[in-house]
Amino acid sequence: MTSFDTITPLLEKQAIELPSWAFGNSGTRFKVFTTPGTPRTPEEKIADAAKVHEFTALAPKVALHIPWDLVDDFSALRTYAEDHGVALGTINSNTFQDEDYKFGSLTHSNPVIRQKAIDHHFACIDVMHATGSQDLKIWLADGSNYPGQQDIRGRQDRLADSLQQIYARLGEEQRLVLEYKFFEPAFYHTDVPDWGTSYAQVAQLGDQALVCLDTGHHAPGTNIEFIVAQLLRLGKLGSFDFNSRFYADDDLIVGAADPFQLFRILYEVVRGGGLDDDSPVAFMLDQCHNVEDKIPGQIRSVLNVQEMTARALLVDRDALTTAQEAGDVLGANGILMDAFYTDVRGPLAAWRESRGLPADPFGAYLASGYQQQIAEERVGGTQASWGA
Ligand code: PSV
Ligand code: MN
Ligand code: MN
Repeated sequence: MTSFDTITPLLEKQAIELPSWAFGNSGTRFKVFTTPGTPRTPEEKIADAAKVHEFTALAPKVALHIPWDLVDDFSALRTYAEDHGVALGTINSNTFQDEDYKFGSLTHSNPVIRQKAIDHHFACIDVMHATGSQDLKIWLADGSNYPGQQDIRGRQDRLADSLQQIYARLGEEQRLVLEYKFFEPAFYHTDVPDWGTSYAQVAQLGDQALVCLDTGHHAPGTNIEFIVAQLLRLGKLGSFDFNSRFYADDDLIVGAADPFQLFRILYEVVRGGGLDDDSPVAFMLDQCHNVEDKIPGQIRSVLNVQEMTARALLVDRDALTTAQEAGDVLGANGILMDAFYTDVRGPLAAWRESRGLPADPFGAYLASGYQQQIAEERVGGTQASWGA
């Protein structure tokens, strides 16, 4: 097996973007529970995200959602983030909470509504110029509930045209990433339901358009690592939204539901060059913390990704290739499983300490008093929630 020392240079470069909305209250359609100290403003969400980075050195960027994180001065927000030791990352558009989008946004048959959705993305690109963000992430709730309700082919054509107009607005260093999801909120058809549709749409646009793979957006049993391998092969994997699921789009802590799946995905990332310096792959979390504290939830999440990345890097790839080519079925499987079953927690803790980080970032955060401090300070005002 590859030794731990040889993998630390790669681990050191690992960067996982945090979603601002993970720090707000969220819930199900039944109830949104609040937590003491929940941020009331985009600034407070950024301050909390910065804590995750302070204790882990794993999360140097914060993704924003527009209009949830709308502020008057995005350049000032950028400076605020930098003063807290983080940068602003992906800008997520939102065309799913406005009455006008009841029957679609970028796919809508009404040109006025479609233009409104396109203009929203233009506004997001303006924000990106102020924040220094690289990626515009588009996830669409567009779809229909009943066969015959919509012209599913016409909607693809309109989507292509809308995306083309948005793409043409991007700056040279900016990218568009198109996220797919197989269902919800639409239950019969979704306009961007799978990686193939996302790929077909972004391939038409050009090099600055790529696919975003949200790990929670597949049917049960889907071989996600195969999709990762394929998109990396095609040079079209732009970003990950990490989370985990037991049933549908659960948005639970990444690696909580199925650590082995996370390992398999990260192995294909490693194998496909997704951790290389010139890799186009951005790593992000897309999670909600409905009942647990948010900052510890995010700390646990980035540590889970780090742990599974370490295990994936430990795979003896030369030995694996030899076993694969020799037709050694169980030998090859054993080599992969050896790395997966390696407990890297001790070496990771020692390595963190050698870099001046807490050996146990989760425990160190809990002992820091920050959670109590924000609970006392943040009284009054309206707590942020998923959607505001
Ligand atoms: C909705 O499913 C969703 O979770 C998508 O995954 C987006 O990335 C996220 O919301 C934020 O818009
Ligand atoms: Mn997502
Ligand atoms: Mn989702």
